[in-house]
Amino acid sequence: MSYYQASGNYQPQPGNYMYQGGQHQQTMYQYAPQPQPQQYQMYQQSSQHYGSYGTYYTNSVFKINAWEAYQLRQSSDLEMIFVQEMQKNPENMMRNAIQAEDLMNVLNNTPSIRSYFRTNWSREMCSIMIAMLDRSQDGFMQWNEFLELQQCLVAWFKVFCQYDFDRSGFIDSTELINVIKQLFGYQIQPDTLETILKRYSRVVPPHSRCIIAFDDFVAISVRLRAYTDAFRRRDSLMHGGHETGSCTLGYDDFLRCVLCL
Ligand SMILES: [Ca+2]
Repeated sequence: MSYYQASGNYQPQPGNYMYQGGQHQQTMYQYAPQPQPQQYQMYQQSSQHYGSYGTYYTNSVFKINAWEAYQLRQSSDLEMIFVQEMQKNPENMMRNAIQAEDLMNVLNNTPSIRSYFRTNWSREMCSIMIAMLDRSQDGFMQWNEFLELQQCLVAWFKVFCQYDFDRSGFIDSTELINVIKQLFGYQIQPDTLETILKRYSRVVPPHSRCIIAFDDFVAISVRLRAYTDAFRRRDSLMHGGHETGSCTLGYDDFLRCVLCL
């Protein structure tokens, strides 16, 4: 299961499709030109319980042109990178989508993308990123999901670089907390932030600096968004469309939430 259960009866089907306005439409190998916020954003409105992270996506992520950041000549060049990777595997062709290894190959071995992030992406990170945006809930990454991921990555990298003053590939923990709370707008308590830092940072000299690498920054960004959306949806479902900041989770439901990311 995915965190991004689209509203309506959106079931994965073989063949070519794109998701548009709540309806599932068959198309002839047609790419959605650019993700539109209203197609994807379930939680654009800020909430007294969950903060205003949806606003960040609307204002920043959806305005990014990833192909420009990668210095490709035109937007279709990014599509070609996706299609060429997809064509290597007939199983992918049947679904118009790629898998974690393919995403890893694209991110690590496409020179323009590699030189932009200068990051070596693991298969695990690629699986997490596919799960975050798997709106078709098929475990594969379609072009529209791929495009949105590229926009997220570029947006997050721009933020990361703002704080990575010496271009070391790391940012300080205090900056991470500022980004999570102020820029992204999550409403998270200090104890929770402490837990995040323990899990994702490393301590280095001098003066026991606590720093975070870009791929860990992406892992935090992905999980915060996906888990918050998942919890929020359950809260809302349980309370008749009204958010309370709490909800009851069954054991299996909890496992499905955490194990798919
Ligand atoms: Ca998918």
